[in-house]
Amino acid sequence: MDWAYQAGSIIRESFKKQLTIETKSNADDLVTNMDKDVERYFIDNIRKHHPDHQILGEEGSGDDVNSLEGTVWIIDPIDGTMNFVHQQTNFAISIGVYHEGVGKVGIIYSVVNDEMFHAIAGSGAFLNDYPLSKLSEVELEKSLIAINATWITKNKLMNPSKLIPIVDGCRGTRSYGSAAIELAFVAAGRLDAYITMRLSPWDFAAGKILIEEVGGTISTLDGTPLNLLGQNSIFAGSTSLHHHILKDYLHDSKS
Ligand code: 2AM
Ligand code: CA
Ligand code: CA
Ligand code: CA
Repeated sequence: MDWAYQAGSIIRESFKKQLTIETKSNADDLVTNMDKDVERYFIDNIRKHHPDHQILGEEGSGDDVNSLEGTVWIIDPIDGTMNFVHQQTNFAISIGVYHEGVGKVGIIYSVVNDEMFHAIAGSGAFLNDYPLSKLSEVELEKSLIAINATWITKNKLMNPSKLIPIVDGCRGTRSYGSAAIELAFVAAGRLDAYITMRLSPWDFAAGKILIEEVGGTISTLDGTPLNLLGQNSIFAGSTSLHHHILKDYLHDSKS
């Protein structure tokens, strides 16, 4: 958390300077010099203190991780780069630490709001100094669900017809543009569920630990466990709501 606070002040300082913005897989997939600098900052610190740990980072300065043996740090230096570039808010640093494939420490630091969501597996989850409660049961009609509007329009990854009844049935939808913040909000009870079609391990590694620590459930949209070494669809939420939506809305009606 000290490193995340330190990286947070480096990012805030950068608002005064000119950013270098490049694109990656497509014109909407952005990366800046700060994404790379912050990743390197964490990697340098981790290597110094834990030379035997593996590091999986979005911007590629970490290791070529292809197994979860030993201790693995999964890092997204800036989650919500588009928000960072366009809004200078609503982005987060996300760090998940796994040991032999089991989540141990999850940190999501929403930099501009100065909100530190953190959990040590088995010892509780916190927002700054405040303990987060176990997630309570909620019915779909009373739920607030995070989903990006693009998934409700025609898209390459999923037929939206399965999602429309969920959007119709819930109390309201939200979209924050940072998967880590959306997962942290589910853990904090600010959202009841989060649905998205494709995330990488660094987008959800910390959020998974936080959500499971407060008794929530996170899986793919098919209900299968997440693969921490590849891309996944993501469905996170309060456990009873997750089960209800999976059973009545997402599962193939024939099965
Ligand atoms: P990023 O900002 O770290 O890239 C935006 O809706 C959310 O989806 C962000 O959390 C963003 O993470 C993530 N995301 C995952 N893959 C992406 C991609 N190819 N392009 C843009 N955002 C992506
Ligand atoms: Ca990115
Ligand atoms: Ca991300
Ligand atoms: Ca990122």
